[in-house]
Amino acid sequence: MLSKTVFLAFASVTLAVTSGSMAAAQPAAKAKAAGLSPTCAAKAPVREFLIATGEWDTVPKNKEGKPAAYNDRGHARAANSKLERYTFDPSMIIVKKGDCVVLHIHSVKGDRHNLTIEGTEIGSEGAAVIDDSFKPTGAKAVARANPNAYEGPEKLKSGEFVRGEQVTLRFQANQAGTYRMICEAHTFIGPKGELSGYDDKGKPLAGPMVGYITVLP
Ligand SMILES: [Cu+2]
Repeated sequence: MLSKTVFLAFASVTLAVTSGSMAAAQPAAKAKAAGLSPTCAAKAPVREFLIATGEWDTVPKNKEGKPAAYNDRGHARAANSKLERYTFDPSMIIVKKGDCVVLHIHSVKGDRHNLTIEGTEIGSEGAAVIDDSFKPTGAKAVARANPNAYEGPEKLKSGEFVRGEQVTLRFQANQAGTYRMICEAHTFIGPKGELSGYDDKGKPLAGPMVGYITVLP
């Protein structure tokens, strides 16, 4: 996907030397090999982080303290409607090139989340799921019966994990830059990599839900 290459420093170089329908595939393949790799070198310093999924909401009020109609990124919202955002908390982590990074993503709020680190092969798809008492469940974060009764028995999508679950991602930071970690359950990614909290039909996704990993040189 072209959008996966947008934040990588060498995207402009690869775009300059490729053209036509191959342009999207070739930079993506290079990007996946270069930025973050799923294998850590044995002596790489380990940096471990716990990231919680949060859900912030409010009902906007006017000066008199009464519920007010408001405008949310170009969409008119009626008075008394809830303004809501899903977040990764912390939403910015900073590591050094060469670090072995371990992210524990714990779902505190929100029925379902997934996680993809843009331009890389790192994400929650296939990651092992750990339950609320921090024990591995033996399940992978792929399509499976949804244990969250609130949502009914439908299957989760690939890579999704639910409230009370945790997934752990491990990767080595090979290349300096800033990488976006995106929950695609709550984010629509446009053709130029722009993130929106509404899908292409205008349906609210309560996002964009995005965090940043900065790798210092
Ligand atoms: Cu999410």
